Amino acid sequence: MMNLPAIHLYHAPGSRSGRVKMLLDLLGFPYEQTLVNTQTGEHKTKAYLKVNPLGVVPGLVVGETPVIESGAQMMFLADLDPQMRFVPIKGSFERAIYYQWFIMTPSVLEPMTMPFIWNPRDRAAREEALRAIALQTAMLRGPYCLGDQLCAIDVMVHWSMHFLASRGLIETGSVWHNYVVRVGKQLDWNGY
Ligand SMILES: N[C@@H](CCC(=O)N[C@@H](CS)C(=O)NCC(=O)O)C(=O)O
Repeated sequence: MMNLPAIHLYHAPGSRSGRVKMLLDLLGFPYEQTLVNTQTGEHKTKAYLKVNPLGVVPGLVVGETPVIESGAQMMFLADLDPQMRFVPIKGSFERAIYYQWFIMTPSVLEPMTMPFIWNPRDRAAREEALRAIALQTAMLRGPYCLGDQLCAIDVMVHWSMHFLASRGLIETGSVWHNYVVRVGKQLDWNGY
């Protein structure tokens, strides 16, 4: 194993930090973990705000450097893999699409679904969440986000779609239902 920096994940089970943890486990990297209890507000303490000034999980400290935003954390971690198992080749068109998914998912698509998560009975919120799903359908190259190979972005997108499916937003037999089932055979979210 190459010389990896010290990696410290701040994790709240059931939250978006699970996808960073899942990727770390897929990569097989050693890391330290601190559980953050968001129910008691541990993510808003002065000490934790040094790890993530936004007061959200995941937090990740690499060496001495705190890195925020799960997308940035995951892209960085996937790049540390000497075999580059979960990243398209640098400079390839797939790499461009990979960046596209990593920026779009947490900054555009997830915010479009959050009002539905908070208020599932709100029709407008539901419509907006369905619009986010339709946008993702247009981006999907299937069977995985980038085509034939599972890569780091699938860990993020699967987390998100798996969550929406659990809220009844993904129709059985739809493209995303099939994706959730297919990728779910490789990523078991139990315990994350
Ligand atoms: N875009 C951020 C979102 C992080 C985020 O909103 N995390 C949620 C948990 S899934 C959180 O910590 N919420 C607590 C709060 O907002 O007080 C990322 O992907 O890292």
